[in-house]
Amino acid sequence: MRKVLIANRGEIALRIVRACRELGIRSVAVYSDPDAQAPHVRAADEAVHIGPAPATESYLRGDHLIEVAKRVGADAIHPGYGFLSEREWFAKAVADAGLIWIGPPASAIAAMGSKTAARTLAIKAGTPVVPGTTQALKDAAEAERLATEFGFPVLLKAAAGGGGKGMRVVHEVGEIANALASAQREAKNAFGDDAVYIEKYIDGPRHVEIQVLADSHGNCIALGERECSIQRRHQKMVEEAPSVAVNPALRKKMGDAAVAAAKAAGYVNAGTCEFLLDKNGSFYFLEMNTRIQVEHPVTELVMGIDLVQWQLRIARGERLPFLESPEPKGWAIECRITSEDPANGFLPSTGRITHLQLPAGPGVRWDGGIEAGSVVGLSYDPMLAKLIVYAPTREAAIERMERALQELVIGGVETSREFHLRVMADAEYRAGDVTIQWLEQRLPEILSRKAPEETLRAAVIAAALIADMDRRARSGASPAGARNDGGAARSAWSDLARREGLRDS
Ligand code: MV4
Repeated sequence: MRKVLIANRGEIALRIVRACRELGIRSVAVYSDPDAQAPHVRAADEAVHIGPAPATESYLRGDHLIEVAKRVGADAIHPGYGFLSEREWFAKAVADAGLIWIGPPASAIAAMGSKTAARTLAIKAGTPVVPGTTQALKDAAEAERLATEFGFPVLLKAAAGGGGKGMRVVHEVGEIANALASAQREAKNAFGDDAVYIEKYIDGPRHVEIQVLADSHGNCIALGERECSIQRRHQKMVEEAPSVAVNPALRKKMGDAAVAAAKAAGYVNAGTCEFLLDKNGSFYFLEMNTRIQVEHPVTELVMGIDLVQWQLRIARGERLPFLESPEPKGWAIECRITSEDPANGFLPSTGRITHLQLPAGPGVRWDGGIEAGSVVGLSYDPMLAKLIVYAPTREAAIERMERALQELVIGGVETSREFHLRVMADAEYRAGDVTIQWLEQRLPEILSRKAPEETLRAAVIAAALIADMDRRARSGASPAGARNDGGAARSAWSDLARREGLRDS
C-alpha cells in the first residue's frame, strides 16, 4: 500500500492523512467546490476536485471516486465515516476495481446492514439481543399477539433502520395497528423497504458500544467500551471511555459478545458493536457499525492504540499486535463541536469562521477540519471538530475538558462550545448518572442555567459597576444608573450590566 485515496472530507479526512503519513503512505484528498481551500486538501500529498457542493454530485459519486483513484495511481481507498463508508456496493466496486478497500468485506457490511439479519447473526453467535423477532411483521394481528407475549411496552423497528427512523414505542395493544402502519410508511419513505419487526422496549438504558479490531488472519479483539448515552435526536454530543457503568468483569463479557458477533459476520478491520446496557447490568446487542466511528479517539487514548493506523495495517495484511484485550488506562472524554446554536433549538449556524483559537496543553487533542477563514455552509454535517481530553481519572478529565473548552475561541459562527461547558458543570453528568434519555430530559435545565464562565463574567461586571458607582459618589456626580432617563450619568458599565441581566434599568 503506497498511496491511499481518502473518499471523505473535514476532520476525518485530515485524521486519515495523519495516519497515512506516519506509516509512510501517500495520501490523496478529494474535494468539492466549497472545499477547495479546506485543511484536508492542503494536508494531503495530492488533491483532486470531484464536483460541486451537493454530496450526491461529489463525495457520494462512488464510480467517479474509483476512477479518480485509478487515475492518480492510488492502490487503496479509505471511506472514513458517513458518505460511502457503509455502502456494500461501493466496498465491492472498490475491490472489483483491483483496489484495497480499507474497511470490512462487503459481505460483512451487508450482513450487519439489515437489523434483522444482524439479530439473526448475533443470536447464532450467542450474543445477547433484546427479546423480539428476526422476521418482518406480517400484519397488526401478529404484532398484537407478539406484543402480548413479550409484554408492553414494545418497540417497532424498521429492519433497514438507523438513526431512529421507522421506530415507534407502543404502550398498549390498542395503539399497535396505527403505530405499525406509520412505522412501515416511514421505513418505506426513508429506506425504500417497509419491513418492520418488534422488540421488547428497554426503558432507561445506557448506550454502550464495544470497539473491535479484526485482522485478515482470523484474529479479532475487543478494545473496551465507549459510553455514548449523551445524545440528542440520535446525534451523540459527548462520549467517554471507559464507561462508569462497566467494570472489568462486564467489560470482558461485553467484549466477548462483540467479538462473537463480529466473527459470525466474517468481520475484518475496525468495527463497533452497539449495546443497550440496563440498570441491572444486562446488555443487549443492537447493531454493528461497519466503519471507523466519529468517537474513535476516546478509545485510542485509553487503549494507547492508533485505530486508523490499524485500519491501514489490517488492510495491507498485517496481524494484530496482541490477541488479549487490554484494560483501559485513564479516562478520555470527547465533545463534538458543532456549528449549531443550542440556545436556538440547535439550529445550524452558517458563515465564515473569523477567528479560531485552539486549546492545547497537557492531555488535549483537537481533531478538527476547520481553520480561520473556513466557510461553514449547509451542504455537509455541522460537526466542525472534536475536542478530546485525556487524564488519569474521570474527575480530572472533566476538569481538563472545562479548561480546554474555556481556551477554545471560535468566532463567526455559533457553536456548541458553551453547551458543552454547561454539561461539564452539571451535577448529574459529573456523577455519571446518565441514560439515553438524560440529555433530552435535562436540556431545559442545562440551557436555562448560567454557564460557570457567564457567572464569573457577571460577577466581574457587578464588581466593576459597584466600583464605578463608588467613584462617582466620591466625586459628587450622581451614581451610575440612579436616573433612568438616559441622562449623562449612565455609564457604559450600567449598560453592560443591563445587557447581562444584572439590572433592569
Ligand atoms: C431500542 C431502545 C430501547 N429498547 N431498542 C435507537 C436507534 C437504534 N440504533 C436503536 N435505538 C434504540 N433501540 C429497544 N428494544 C432505545 C433505542 C434508542 C437509542 C439507542 C441508542 C442510542 C440512543 C437512543 C435514543 C433513543 C432510543
